Amino acid sequence: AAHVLTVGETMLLVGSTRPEPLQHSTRMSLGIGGAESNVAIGLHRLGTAVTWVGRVGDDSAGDLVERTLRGEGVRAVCVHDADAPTGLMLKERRSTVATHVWYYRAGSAGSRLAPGDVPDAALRGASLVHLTGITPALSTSARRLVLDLVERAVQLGVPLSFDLNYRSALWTRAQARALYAEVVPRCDVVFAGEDEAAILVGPSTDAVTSAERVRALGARTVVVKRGADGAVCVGPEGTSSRPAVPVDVRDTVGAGDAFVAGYLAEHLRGECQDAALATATAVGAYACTGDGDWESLPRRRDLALLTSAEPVTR
Ligand code: KDG
Repeated sequence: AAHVLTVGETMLLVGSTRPEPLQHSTRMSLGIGGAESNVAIGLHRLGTAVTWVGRVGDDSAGDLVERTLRGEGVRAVCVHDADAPTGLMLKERRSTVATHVWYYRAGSAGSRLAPGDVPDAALRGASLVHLTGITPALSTSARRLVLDLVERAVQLGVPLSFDLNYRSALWTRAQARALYAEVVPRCDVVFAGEDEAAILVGPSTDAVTSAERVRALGARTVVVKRGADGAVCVGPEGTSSRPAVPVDVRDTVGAGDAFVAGYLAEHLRGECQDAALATATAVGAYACTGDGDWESLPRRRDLALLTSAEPVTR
């Protein structure tokens, strides 16, 4: 059976419980969030075994990260770093139409990820390694870890999946572009938003063209995520596109990660790219229906409910 290995920073997530500016909130919810662990939870809910490797502080927030991931069935390999705290992310629902994410992660334990954190043994058992463009933006050692893992995965013949996931708070577009250019050509599957693809290949007139241009760099399959406009995929099977599944949106943060989990779960079962896109858009839609980054992600039995006409099933 497939086993995915992923590495990244997972933070304590403090989120609004109501749409109102933070300075007027009296209650916030406590949880965890991180792009790679969101994908890990999504994969596990869809039946794919997954290991997440990360660093957290030797603090209660770190215990929450570890306990939550384990509770979600993710194999969490967690270094507790006594010299740095678990990172923090505040998700402020400023109004019913606008959410702002504040990061408190500079110098965090997660940013101290380093090449030795993922041993060859962990890599050897994996059917696929999933990385994002967030990790190499965290620090020099985290960047080295990503490049080193890419190198070793290629050597061991383990396919790579990479989500560009640009974070402007962490680095410049020029820095991101240089890293993407090193990683993307080695990948089996690349995920990008339209603006992220533009960082790498410049602006394109449409999503299929931008996927083709990213693919021309050497990736086997490129999936461009277009939010409410759906997604396109260009790979060995040709070009596929799929509209988004319409839902009442609560919060879109985490939807991209959910989409990736949906795509990879099908890809690893040997499904065709159309089927992978169908599940990806459904799982992405589910992520938009709840406040947390990952809590609303579906199990397989939930997938059909999204488009079911019955609001209550018994
Ligand atoms: O993709 C959702 C992420 O934005 C969130 O979970 C936190 O990893 C995160 C980041 O760096 O934004």
